[in-house]
Amino acid sequence: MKRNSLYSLLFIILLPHTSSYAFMSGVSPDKDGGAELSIIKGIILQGPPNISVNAGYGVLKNITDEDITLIRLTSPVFDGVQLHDMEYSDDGKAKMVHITKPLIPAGGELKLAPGDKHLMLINRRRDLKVGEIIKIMVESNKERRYMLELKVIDPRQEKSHKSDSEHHHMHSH
Ligand SMILES: [Cu+2]
Repeated sequence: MKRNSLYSLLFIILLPHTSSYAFMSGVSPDKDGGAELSIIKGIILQGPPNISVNAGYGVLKNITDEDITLIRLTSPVFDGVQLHDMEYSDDGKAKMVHITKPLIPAGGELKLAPGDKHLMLINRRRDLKVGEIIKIMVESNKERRYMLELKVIDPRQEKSHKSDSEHHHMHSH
């Protein structure tokens, strides 16, 4: 008896970690796109506490033989999630452009990087801890849902992301 309750306790503790799709439990299986679309090296820059917007980068990878067009991006940690591109004018000024229906080509990738396309995470609802995983749910025009996982990093500790502070200054949300 004692052993049984110990096992069930273990089960409860382990359950949230056993499947990365636990979050998608309310999604019917035919709408859960699983690993068809994923983000490789997904990161979110922690950024200054007084700025409620964060940028996310990584490589969106589509392993299916059909294009995936995203029509909705959400996260439990942010009021809004958008995919932005950068537009540079002749005088060197940068402007961010909202891509409402980003497309990840069949068997291909969409690269998100500083100074280029990126995820714009708007109105952070709580503080982010360095190292934690933030979930972003995306939905395709074919009603398939995918969960992306991005790790929070401190850009000051990553020398390879020098341009990020510039990005924050340019931000106009
Ligand atoms: Cu942006």
